[in-house]
Amino acid sequence: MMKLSKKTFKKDYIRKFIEIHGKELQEGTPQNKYEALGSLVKDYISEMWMNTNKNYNKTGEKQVYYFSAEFLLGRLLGNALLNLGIRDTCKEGLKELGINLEELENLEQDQGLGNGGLGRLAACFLDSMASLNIPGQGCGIRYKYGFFEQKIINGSQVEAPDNWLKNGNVWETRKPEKAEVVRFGGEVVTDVVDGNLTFTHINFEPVLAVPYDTPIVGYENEVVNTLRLWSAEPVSNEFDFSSFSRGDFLKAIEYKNSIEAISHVLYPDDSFYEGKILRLKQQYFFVSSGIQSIVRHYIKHGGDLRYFDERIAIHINDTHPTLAIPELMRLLVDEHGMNWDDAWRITTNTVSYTNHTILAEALEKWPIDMFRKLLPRIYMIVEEINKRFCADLWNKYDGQVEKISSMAIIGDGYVRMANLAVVGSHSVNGVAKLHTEILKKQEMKDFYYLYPRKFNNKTNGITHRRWLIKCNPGLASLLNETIGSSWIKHPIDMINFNKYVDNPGVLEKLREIKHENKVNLAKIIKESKDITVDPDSIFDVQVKRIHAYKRQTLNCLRVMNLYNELLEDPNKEIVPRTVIFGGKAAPGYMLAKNTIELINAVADKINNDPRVNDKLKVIFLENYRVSLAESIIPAADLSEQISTTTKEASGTSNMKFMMNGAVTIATLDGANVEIRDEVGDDNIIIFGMNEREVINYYKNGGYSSVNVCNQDPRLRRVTQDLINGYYCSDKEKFRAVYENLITYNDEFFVLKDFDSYLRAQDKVDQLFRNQNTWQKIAGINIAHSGIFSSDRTIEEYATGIWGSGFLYKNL
Ligand code: 4GP
Repeated sequence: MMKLSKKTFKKDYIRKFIEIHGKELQEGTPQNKYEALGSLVKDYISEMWMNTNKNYNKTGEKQVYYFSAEFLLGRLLGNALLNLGIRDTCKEGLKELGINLEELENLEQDQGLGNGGLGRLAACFLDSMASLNIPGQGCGIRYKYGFFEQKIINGSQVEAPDNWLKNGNVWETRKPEKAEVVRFGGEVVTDVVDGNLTFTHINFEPVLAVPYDTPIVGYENEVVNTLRLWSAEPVSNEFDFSSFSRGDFLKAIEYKNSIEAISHVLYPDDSFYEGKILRLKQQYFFVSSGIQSIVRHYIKHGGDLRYFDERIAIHINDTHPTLAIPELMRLLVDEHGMNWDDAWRITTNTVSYTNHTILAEALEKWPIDMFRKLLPRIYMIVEEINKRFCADLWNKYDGQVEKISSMAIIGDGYVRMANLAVVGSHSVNGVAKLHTEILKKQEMKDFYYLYPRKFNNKTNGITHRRWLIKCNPGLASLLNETIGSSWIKHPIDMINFNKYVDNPGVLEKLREIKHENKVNLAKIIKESKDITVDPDSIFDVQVKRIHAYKRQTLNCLRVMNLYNELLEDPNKEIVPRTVIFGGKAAPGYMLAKNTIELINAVADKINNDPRVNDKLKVIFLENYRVSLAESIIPAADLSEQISTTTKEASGTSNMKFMMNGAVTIATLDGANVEIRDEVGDDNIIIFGMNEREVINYYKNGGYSSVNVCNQDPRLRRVTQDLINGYYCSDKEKFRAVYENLITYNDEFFVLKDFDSYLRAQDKVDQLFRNQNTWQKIAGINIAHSGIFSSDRTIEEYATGIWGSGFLYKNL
């Protein structure tokens, strides 16, 4: 833990402020003050960062490189202060200087370089690797614009660019001396030199990849790991000058822009050709620069490529970084003269792959022509991998053409990235037990039979440092007061809190902490939406990306039904509810955008109807992001995890809510199953179809949503309300939602699970009336949440997949 006295901090801070702003502290704007603090904290980190790297180089301990197209870090200041153990000192020091630390923390732009669970998981993993002394680096893209900023205008989502770098970024360090060149397009010339085949890539377009390093601070252990994000630049700026003098500077600017576009924005729209090619470019761009820099660093520090896999682990987070496999092959074979078989053994031993979803839309594949044109040498390597793989398959499954062609890496005119990832890695893992079983038995069945030992499960986790200690200090203190502080380093010790769940004083304290967090969220709602909500109502929360399988529609239909019931029976006794939604819809996903419109229209009508307002309010919080989640999650009473069973690979907000004492209403999907197994049936509210039923329906072509609708008057009414002008004078407004449920037969079983969901919600109501019972359930959930810390997950990855983290570990 870093030692810092208040006096030293104040002196350092004032000096830093003057150094970077050249004026007195009193004259500074809040932004100036934030920058000075960030910059000072980075100074504090620098020495530890340098020492960590030195140690890694000295010991030669196995390094893990976590490749991910997304890192959803959120804000860094608060987290760094917490992990350095200097937050209180800084807070008091600043207070004496008349500065409020929280205000400065709130000025920081979120690093929103990801769109959901996968990106946030990567961020939690970085925090855990650093905190567990595991040499682990992140590798990704420094998108100039993060995932868009969501604005709700007249009830609809409007996307604005997320210009997160507009005020600079105190955390990153540009390292031009470590730049790499990535090559696109051109041709490959094959030759035979001394009896060996050689491949020369010519006429390519070179792009300079410049790394920006961000420190990842471990928890009170003086370890600082690195997140390296690559930014695309033209190889030479001189081009600009010469063209400038020739007068065709517009062309030069165009060229520069086309290069910079590669790292311009997270996930450009890929619904048309140009977008797709840009995305493929992005993937190769960061993978190639990352792998080149790893190999260069390894050799520079005396590494022998023959033992590369003993010293290096490369993890690919979903299929986006799969090109790491052919790229490593290219370097080993083309640039370092290794024979194919050795290179293949080393590559597959080095690379491991996580699958995050079984949704077909996310299983990436690239048209062959596009791939070959953009990456001619990489395409040849993929072809060779495929040829050898298919030859093995023919030996094994002679004559089973269908099986072999579905497993092939290249087929139907496409390069299939998931197949390449499975074939080219030594480990394939799912992210929750159920998901892994589905991969093994269904989605990747043939691969599982071929390589049973590759497949394994690593249930997701979340860092309890950000998602409890930082975002819910009241609850963290209560844990310290009751069970001591060992849980901070060993989150599994939270189980000791079970001893207190019958203690009325502790339960009352839990209630008070929750209430305080709810008051805080109510304030945010008032400020952002000018709506008053009652902190004594049930805060019933569903925050996540908007997607049909996550079934925000189910939640919305039950709110519409509750509204109808309250109007029909004004004396209906319910515990007042504040139903809170948040989440972004992908810009091209019309149904999801229509769902947002529906939620906002329903909210608008209900919130303005005085007949029900003391019982029901509906809030859609704009621009859901990490920092907002840190205020929402500690304030939730009820966690909505209501995806169609089998569709949510794991979910991670379910874990965050549980850890903060929310009670979960859930289908038995993803990690909800494991949460249920931990807390027991009495401490979670389960509803809906199970895995077997869902799979059976899918096998048999679904069910008749019209029939289900017709048999249930409540459903008939709410579905009609979508198209009869009840929520909007434009009757066609929610047509997409309606048609999805009725005309297109409700792919995600919203109507089928409706009745069961409503009964589960009644149970919530009953349980909440008895605050003692409710708080006891909350306490049990908190006690059992330690297992869902990403520290547990990362230990499993380190020991079970990477073979790393042994030398240093001093837990
Ligand atoms: C998400 C899954 O949908 C979610 O269930 C899981 O918890 C998370 O990954 C982390 O494993 N997938 C994505 C994606 O975010 O883009 O496929």
